[in-house]
Amino acid sequence: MTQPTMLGPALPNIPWEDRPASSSEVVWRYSLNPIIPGNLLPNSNSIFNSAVVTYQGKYAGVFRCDNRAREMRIHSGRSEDGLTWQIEPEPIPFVSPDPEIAPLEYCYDPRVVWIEDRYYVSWCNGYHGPTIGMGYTYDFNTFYQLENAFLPYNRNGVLFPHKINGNFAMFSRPSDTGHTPFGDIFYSESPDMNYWGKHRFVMAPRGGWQSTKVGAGPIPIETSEGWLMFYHGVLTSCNGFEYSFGAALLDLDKPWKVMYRTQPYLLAPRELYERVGDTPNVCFPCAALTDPASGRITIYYGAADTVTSLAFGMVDEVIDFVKRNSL
Ligand code: BMA
Repeated sequence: MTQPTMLGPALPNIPWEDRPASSSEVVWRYSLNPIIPGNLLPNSNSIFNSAVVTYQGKYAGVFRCDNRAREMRIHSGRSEDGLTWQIEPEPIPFVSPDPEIAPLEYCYDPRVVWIEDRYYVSWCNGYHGPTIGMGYTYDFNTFYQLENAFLPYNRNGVLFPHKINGNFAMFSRPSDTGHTPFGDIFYSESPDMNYWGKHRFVMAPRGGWQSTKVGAGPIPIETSEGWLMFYHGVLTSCNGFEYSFGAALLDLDKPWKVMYRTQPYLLAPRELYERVGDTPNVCFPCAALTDPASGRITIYYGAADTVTSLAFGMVDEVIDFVKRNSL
């Protein structure tokens, strides 16, 4: 059998640490987690659920920084190595096309992706309730706002890295105004990043760690076996929600068709920094870097709504695990 491969450019300097000899985990944690403390900025309470990409041979990203008034904001940041980050002390001042949508009541859980000629940013945007905010940048200095993709209430807008069937494509998770006790992943297409339609159901909660709601995580990864989507799942315990993550393989041409999906999680709250924080028991992935040449995948996830952490996996092992342990 040929080994599964990822598409895209090689990334020889991907942040990486080999699996410890004592571990047999398919996805393992960085030994120096967390990589970003909540108080990195003079005014930050917590920095988590954030998105990173390669930028000019180095790294850049958009970070969820909740400030000490506990306002949810997104900031840009840069890094030489993907591990040590310089994050702008002020939130991104988006250039807006329309004063009606310019006030950003709150912004959280950003994702970033390079598509064709620029980096697009999506986030959960406060506009009469949570919806999917959109924008783009060429240089991580100037950011332009686009129209919100959907009506409220929606969260976890995650773009695909290229057009599908001639259209831009995005996952989202329709929700409510609060701490939504339900949630399915849907897929939508747009000819212009402005008007979204052709909505398709992707997946619903299915028991155990993913019994309450599910939401797409990092930008989906194109592989020879289909789209590899890491996604978070939520379980409702006596003490509230617990966020873990698993993965699914989706059809390349019809990404709303789920071929395989993990029954066990890949990573769930276990370490102190995942179990203790502003929201205990949360592992929430929002970005992944990939090196197709070596098969390495590096996942950035928020821990306990307080700090940012890293986990690692090999594409062939992750895909094998998803297939062997599918619902
Ligand atoms: C979700 C979002 C995430 C957060 C999670 C756990 O609804 O608000 O930003 O990590 O809850 O609190």
